[in-house]
Amino acid sequence: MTHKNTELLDRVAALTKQLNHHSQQYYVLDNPEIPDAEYDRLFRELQALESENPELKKVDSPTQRVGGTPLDAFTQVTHRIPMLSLSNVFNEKELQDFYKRVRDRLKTEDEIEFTAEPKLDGLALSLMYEKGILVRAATRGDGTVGENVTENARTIRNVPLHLVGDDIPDLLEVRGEVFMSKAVFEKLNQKARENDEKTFVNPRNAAAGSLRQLDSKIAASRQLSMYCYAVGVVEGFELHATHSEMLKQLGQWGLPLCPDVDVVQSASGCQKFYEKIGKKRDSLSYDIDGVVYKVNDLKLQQQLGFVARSPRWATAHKFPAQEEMTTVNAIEFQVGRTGAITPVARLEPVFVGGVTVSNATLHNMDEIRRMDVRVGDKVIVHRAGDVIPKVVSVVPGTRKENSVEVAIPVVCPVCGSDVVQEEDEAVARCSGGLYCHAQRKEGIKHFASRRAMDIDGLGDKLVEQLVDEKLIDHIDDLYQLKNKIDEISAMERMGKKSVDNLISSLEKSKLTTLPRFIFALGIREVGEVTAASLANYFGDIELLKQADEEALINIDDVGPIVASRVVTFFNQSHNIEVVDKLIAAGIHWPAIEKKSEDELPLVGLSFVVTGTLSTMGRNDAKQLLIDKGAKVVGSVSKKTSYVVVGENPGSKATKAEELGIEILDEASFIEFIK
Ligand code: 9MJ
Repeated sequence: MTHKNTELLDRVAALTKQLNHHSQQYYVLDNPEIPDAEYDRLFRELQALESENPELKKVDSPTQRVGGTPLDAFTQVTHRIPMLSLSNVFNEKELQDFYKRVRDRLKTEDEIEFTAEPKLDGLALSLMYEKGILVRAATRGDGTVGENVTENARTIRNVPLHLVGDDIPDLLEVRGEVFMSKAVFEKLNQKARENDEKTFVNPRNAAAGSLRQLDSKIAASRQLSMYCYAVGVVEGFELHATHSEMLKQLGQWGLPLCPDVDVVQSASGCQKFYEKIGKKRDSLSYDIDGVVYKVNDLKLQQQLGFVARSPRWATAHKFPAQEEMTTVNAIEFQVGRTGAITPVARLEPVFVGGVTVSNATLHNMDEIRRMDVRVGDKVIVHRAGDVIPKVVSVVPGTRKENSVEVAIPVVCPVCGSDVVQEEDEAVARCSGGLYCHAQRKEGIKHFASRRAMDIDGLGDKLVEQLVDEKLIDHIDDLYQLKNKIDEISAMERMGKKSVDNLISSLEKSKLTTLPRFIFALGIREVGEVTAASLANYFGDIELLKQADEEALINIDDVGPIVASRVVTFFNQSHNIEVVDKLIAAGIHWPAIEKKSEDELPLVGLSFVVTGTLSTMGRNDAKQLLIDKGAKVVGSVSKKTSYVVVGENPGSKATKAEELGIEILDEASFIEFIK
C-alpha cells in the first residue's frame, strides 16, 4: 500500500470514529461536546473523501445518515418472530383484571414485577444487527410481513449504524418505536405553513409518512427518533433474566432507550406509574398515548405465552384519546382583547382529551384557507392537557355538496368597526380599538397605567370590576365615575377612602402631556417613543387626527406600518368620538413648544438604557434623552450611539461591548445630560 493510501485510510477511520462519537453524544446522550459547525466540517470532509474514493465507503459510515438514491418501491421482509400487538386496558378495574389473569395463569399469590414504559405514539420498527452492524430495518407491517426501510432507518440519528461495547451478539434484532419529537413536529409544521405547504396532522402521522418515504433524503430531513423497547431474534448471546436488564444491555450497546421507563410492583405500582406519566404527559418531549406494562421476568413471560397476536405478559394502559372526529355545525368569529379576530368552529359535541368539546379554535383565516374547512365538514379535533381544543384537519371526502368557502367578516362582529388584515400578519383585527367592547378592558388598563395616564389606584383588578359592574364601557367613562360614587362604593373592597382616592387620581390625571396621552390611546405599534415623536412633530392632537400616511412617514422613527396603524385608528369615527370626549372631559396638557435646534442637542443620536439606575428610574432617564431630541430604542445594534448602563445590566451591556459602542455609567450619563 502506498504512503498516500495509508494516510487516506487513517484519515477516513479517524473521521468515522470522531463523527460516531459526537453523534452518540448529541443524539443518544443529549450531551454535545463540539459545536454543530465543527461536526458539519468533519462530516463534509468524510463525505468528500468517500466520494473521491467510493471503495472506502462502508455501510455503517456516518455519511449514510443523509439518505441516498430514491427507491421505486420497498421490498418485503418476513419477520422471523412476528411483531406483536398489545392488548389494552382503559381503566383501573381493567388493569386489576389483567393483573389477576396474570397471577391466575401463573398460579401464584406472589406480587408480580413489571417494567412500566411510556407508550410512544409512533410506528414500530425492527432493526437487525449482524455482528453489530445494522444490516436491515423493517416496519411492522401486518406483524408477519413488513417493508424494508433500511435506507430510511439509517437516517434516524439516534439509531446506531453499528453497536458498541462488549458481548455483541452474532445476530440481534431490536424493536422499538420511531417517532417525531413534538419540537421537530412544530418546527416542520411552522416551516410548512410559511411555505404554504401541507402540514402534518400529528407527530404520529408525520413519523409514519417519513419512515415510509421512498426518497431517503426526504426521510433524513424529517429528523425522526427511535426508542427501543424489545428484543426479537438473538443469536450468540445469552439473554439476561429480566426485561429491564435486557433494556439496560441494549443501552450499553448504544441503542437509544426511553428515559422514562421504570420497574414497578403489582397492579397498584402500575396504576401509580400511569398517573405519574399522565401528569407529565404534556411536558414530555414526545407524544404518548398510554403506558405499557410488561412482566419483568423473562421466564414468567415464557410461561404466560400468547393469545391470538398479543402477549399475555403485557398490556397497554391507554390515556383518553386526544383526537376525535366530529362535525362542524357553524364557524363564528370572536374578538380577542387585542382586537384579533379568531375564527371558532362550533362542533357537534365530542368527548376528547377527557372532556366534552363543542368549540374549537381555527386560529386565523390563513389556517381556514389552508385546511379549507367549511360548515358541515367532518374534522379531527385535538385537545391535549389544558390546551384549548383545535381543529387540526378536515377528513377527506366528507364535504357536503352545497358547502361554501368561509369568508372573513368585513366588520367586527362585536362593534361593527372595519376589520383589517395587514399584509405581514396572519391575524385579522377589529380596528375599533377604544370603542370595541371586546377590547375595552385591556384598553382601559393600558390607559390607566403608570407610563400612560398614570391613574393611581386604578389597577387591573379594579378595571375588570368596573367593566363587569357596567360602570364603565369606554375610557372616556372613567371621567364620569365621579357621578357614580354610590355605585362604586357598593362594590366589593371599595371603602370610602379608596373611592375618594380613585376620584381624586382621575381628576389629577387630567393634566398630562401630549406624548402620554397619545401613548395612552393604545394605538397598535405606537409605544412611548413613537408617541413622543408624534407629539413633537404635530404638537397638537387635531393635526395628528388628520394626518395621512405620507405626512406620518416623514417623521423620524415612523415607518409605513406605524403610519398605517395611526391612520387606521383615526379613520374610525368611534375612536375619534372617544378622543373628543376625553378632551371634553378636561384632559389637557402644556402646549408643546417646538424646540429650537440648540435645545435638541441629541437629535440624530440613538440610546439604549439598561440596568438599574440609583438616582432615577430608567423611564426618567429615557425621558431626559427624548426631551433633548435623542431616540431611545430597546435593543443594541451597530446603529446605537450610546448605551447607558446601570447596576446589573445583563446582555445589552455585553452586546454593546462586543460592538464597541460607547458605554455611559450613571455618573457619566448625568454629566453628559448636563
Ligand atoms: C411503545 N409503543 O412505546 C411496546 N411500546 O412491546 C412499548 N410498544 C411493545 N413497548 C411489545 N414501550 C410489543 C409492543
